[in-house]
Amino acid sequence: MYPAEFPATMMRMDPKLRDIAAKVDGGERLTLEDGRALFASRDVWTIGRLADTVRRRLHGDVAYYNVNRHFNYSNVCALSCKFCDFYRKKGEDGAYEFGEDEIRKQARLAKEAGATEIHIVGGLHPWLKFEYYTDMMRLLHEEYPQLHIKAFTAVEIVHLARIDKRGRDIEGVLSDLKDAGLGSLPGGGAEVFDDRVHDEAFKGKIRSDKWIEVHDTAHRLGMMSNATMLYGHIESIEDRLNHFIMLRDAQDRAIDNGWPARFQTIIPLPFIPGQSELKHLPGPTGLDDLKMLAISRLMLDNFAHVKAFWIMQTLELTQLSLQYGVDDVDGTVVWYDITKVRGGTSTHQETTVSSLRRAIVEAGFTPVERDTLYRRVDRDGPAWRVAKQSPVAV
Ligand code: V47
Repeated sequence: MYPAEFPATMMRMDPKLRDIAAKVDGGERLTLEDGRALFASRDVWTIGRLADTVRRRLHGDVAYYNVNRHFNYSNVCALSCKFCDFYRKKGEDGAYEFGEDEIRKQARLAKEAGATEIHIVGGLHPWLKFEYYTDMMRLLHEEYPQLHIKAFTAVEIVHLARIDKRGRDIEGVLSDLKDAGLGSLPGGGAEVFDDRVHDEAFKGKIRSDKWIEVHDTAHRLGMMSNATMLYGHIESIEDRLNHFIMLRDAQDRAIDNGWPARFQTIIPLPFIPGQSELKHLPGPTGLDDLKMLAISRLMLDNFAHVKAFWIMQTLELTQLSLQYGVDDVDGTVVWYDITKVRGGTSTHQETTVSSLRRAIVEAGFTPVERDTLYRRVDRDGPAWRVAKQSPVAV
């Protein structure tokens, strides 16, 4: 017999998490201090249980996935962010920009694969004209109107306002892109909302106030968006918590003002050192990944979804994260240039619908295919439509 001093029926919880558990039960908002206690605790099991409670309240046993394709129209970038393994300077080996034929080809492949969404981001190209971006939207939208275009980080939007000869502001740029076919904004470019980290790791990029301004403007114009946080490099826990609070405040603003759109999803992105200037750093551990995903679920009480981007989290950890607050897995992806296959240079990073569904089922959840706006999708091979009776899953 094993000794009985730790009975399984009386499993212990870090006592510092008790008040937080009571708040979660009462549906109360967690404070900055609560966030500090969560990060300080080694009791990842309880943190996971708490996040799972919130997740099940919102989504029951459903776990979403989507059939998508990412493409990066150019890796040429005026900036040189230290964490980035993607950018090249114009003329440098490996630098590229897509012309019309390549853009058309990417969209055709997406359509043939039955993708519901195409996710497009790129570097801050010093010479491409504003029309390049609106023409790209128009071409894709006119040829493939069913395909939702989720494109351009807030950083690119500000860049477009700077290069536009007609002096458009952020609202003008977003309106033009929306008129040309842009459906929503991805969550990239947020990194970590802190000036010290900004100046050290991504100087030259927009600061947090601008990033938030772009998303506020998109929400006012009726475009949904996402938010990310790049963690596990040189930021502190306090920086992560401030980032959460700033996102939560921005979401409150969208809701309180009755704007027609808001943030849908938080996507915590673990730093992948690759060949970046910060490659000497180890990147976050698996435990940190799970805690980040779970604490995102707990702190961002006004966000409907927490997404695991398996390209960065790995599919194995993504599967586990479904029990740690995650309700959404992105996606079939296919090609992804920003971070490479671990330990290598390949950008072919594809998974199949059957392996996504298998991972979800094995973790004890019901897989549901969604479109970009979290409406359920009915599918017949590559053909699909939004399911009848498909309220947006909040
Ligand atoms: O903005 C860059 C990050 C982001 C590295 O909105 C890195 O649905 C880790 O935003 N290690 C782009 N991350 C990806 C992104 C995204 C991905 C999936 C879904 C959605 C969505 C958005 O990737 C960049 C930057 O923050 N990034 N370099 C790196 N070495």
